[in-house]
Amino acid sequence: MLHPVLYSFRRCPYAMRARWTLLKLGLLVEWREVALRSKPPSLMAVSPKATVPVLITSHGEVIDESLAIMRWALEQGDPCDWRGLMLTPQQRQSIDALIAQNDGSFKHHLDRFKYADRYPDVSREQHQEQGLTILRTWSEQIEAHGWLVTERCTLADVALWPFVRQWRIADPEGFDQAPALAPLRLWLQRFLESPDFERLMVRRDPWQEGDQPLMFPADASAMPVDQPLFHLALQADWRQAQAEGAYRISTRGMTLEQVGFLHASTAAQVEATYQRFYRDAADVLLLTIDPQQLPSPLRADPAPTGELFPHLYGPLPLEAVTAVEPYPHR
Ligand SMILES: N[C@@H](CCC(=O)N[C@@H](CS)C(=O)NCC(=O)O)C(=O)O
Repeated sequence: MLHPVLYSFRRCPYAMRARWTLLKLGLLVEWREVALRSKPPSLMAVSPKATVPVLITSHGEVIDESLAIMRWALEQGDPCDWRGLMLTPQQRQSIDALIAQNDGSFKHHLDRFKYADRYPDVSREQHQEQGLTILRTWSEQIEAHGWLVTERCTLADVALWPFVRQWRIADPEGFDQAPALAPLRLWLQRFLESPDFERLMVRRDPWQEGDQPLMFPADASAMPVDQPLFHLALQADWRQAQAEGAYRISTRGMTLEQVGFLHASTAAQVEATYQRFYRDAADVLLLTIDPQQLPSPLRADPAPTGELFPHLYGPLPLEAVTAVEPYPHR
């Protein structure tokens, strides 16, 4: 299969938010790290403005704005409703307004505060104060809701956090000590302390024409679609899926919305998964899944032990389940 290509730069906040989205939505792309001082001609050929990130889809469509890449990724699957389709119209407007404020005025003040030497004619202090005013309003919103817009993460949180991280890098003491920013600090920490942050920020040398393709995420891989996958389910959850039209349990006691993907096993992994998580449960079913009938992204990611497991980044449609039988087999 042809994978999309991503031109990226490790520390660029726009590229970070695009990569975070690809990472969290189960996508796998061919990763081309760019040195901004010597951009590859192939990048400039597809996108003359030559900013990163740029994504070239498997169909050859060029997407050269980070937000558009994020929205493209969300069209492949949106397991945790980042777009807010289940939220109110006002909350969706609030997502858009926050992103516009970040990309507009906040970024303006951030640049003039962080890179003051590049803007000798402006007052660093004034931009610091104006940036802090915005950060305080975001902090209040997080205090009120838990996340920026509601009690869970949305596209606004994903789009903003790399820029807030940059502000902190410019002034760690001011950021860490301001009492009004306490909720914002905890919010930022959720991203920075997530095990996925390390996967997001993996280093690689700049890509050159002719290099062996390397994927992002670097520790993930594609799953073959010609071999069945398996999922252990509790009978009650499977019954509920039939009533609802799709199965949305990630693993025992956890939903798709909580985890972001559904755990699955290859044939060789089923028994160990059963022993680890389902041994004491009554009425366990083994679902056989045809990977060719999965509409959402499927990717193999490493468990903490390093072993790769298949993960489905969306609900499991009933049609993709080709057999249901008790497990262990009687
Ligand atoms: N609006 C663009 C902005 C991207 C952007 O400005 N990226 C910077 C790096 S953080 C860049 O590529 N700058 C080009 C350069 O430095 O030559 C997006 O959202 O993708």
